Amino acid sequence: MPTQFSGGLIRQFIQQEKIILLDLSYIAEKIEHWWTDNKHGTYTHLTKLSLIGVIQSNIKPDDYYYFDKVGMNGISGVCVTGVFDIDDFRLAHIVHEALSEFFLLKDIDNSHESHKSIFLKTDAEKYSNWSCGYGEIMPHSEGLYDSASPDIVALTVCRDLTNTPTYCYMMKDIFEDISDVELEVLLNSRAKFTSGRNTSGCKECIRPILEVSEQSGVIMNLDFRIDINNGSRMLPIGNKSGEIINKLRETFLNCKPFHPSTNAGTFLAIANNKVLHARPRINLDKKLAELASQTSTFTNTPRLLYRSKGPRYDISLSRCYSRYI
Ligand SMILES: O=C(O)CCC(=O)C(=O)O
Ligand SMILES: [Fe+2]
Repeated sequence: MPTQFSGGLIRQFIQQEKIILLDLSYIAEKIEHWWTDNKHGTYTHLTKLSLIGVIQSNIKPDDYYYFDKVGMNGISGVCVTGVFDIDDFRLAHIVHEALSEFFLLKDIDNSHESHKSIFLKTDAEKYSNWSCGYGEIMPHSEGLYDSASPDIVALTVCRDLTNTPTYCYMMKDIFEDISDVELEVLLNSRAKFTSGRNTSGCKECIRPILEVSEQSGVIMNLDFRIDINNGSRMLPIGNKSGEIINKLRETFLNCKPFHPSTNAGTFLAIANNKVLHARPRINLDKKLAELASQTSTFTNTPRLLYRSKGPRYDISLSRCYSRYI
């Protein structure tokens, strides 16, 4: 079916997409005081609500403005730095959960997958394209094999002694080397997405490669990871789109990704279908990585990130009840 969106128009839209950087170090002290005063040890819902209160009463409105807008109006992501300084995996976890609330992120706890924490797990040295592995992870969006793929992905750095950043690729850079006509081909093409090692069983979903809608603007469905069991996580349907996808693979070699700070207290929230994320090989000697993966605990693992992914929640009544209001 011919589309009413030209390649040129798509390019104009994606040119405006940006990641907002916010230095929140002014609240670190407040959060850390709260933590020392309220050492609950374990995570409870009430602890999270209490921390939300601390953040809310100390955050500058100009910073808060961006928190609930990821994926809207050209804001593809928000990267917040300096929220805490101390190395405490429980504090990092609770800050991650509290900030995710501000970002309207409803984490989906899939029983077929465990995704909350990223660190070197057993056999890490044998794997690439696996969050808890040692090797490189190619650019991707999360969960495209699921019919309800996440709107938002959030990552919090608890500790990173290896200084290995998460890479973020913006649409304007990903599509820079292809023509407007090729963009239109992608708009009219579909691909099959398959789950990987982290998911038990094999799930599949077919979706368009590029989409434009009034609500979300331009979104892409791309996954360049190769899974050790299931192979290519994305199989374009049709030769034309296959060739363009191969071309995009080359683009990543030259394209400079945005990468958030690897310091503790960095929180990154991205629109899952507007930014591809990736990671180079963990910046650690392979033997040390192997050793770390065999002895990992949350206290001693050299790199520990928390992750949430899921839909953006909407508490407004008007979505379902507009005609009664
Ligand atoms: O480790 C990271 O920085 C990101 C990992 C990731 O993208 C993933 O787990 O899918
Ligand atoms: Fe990922």
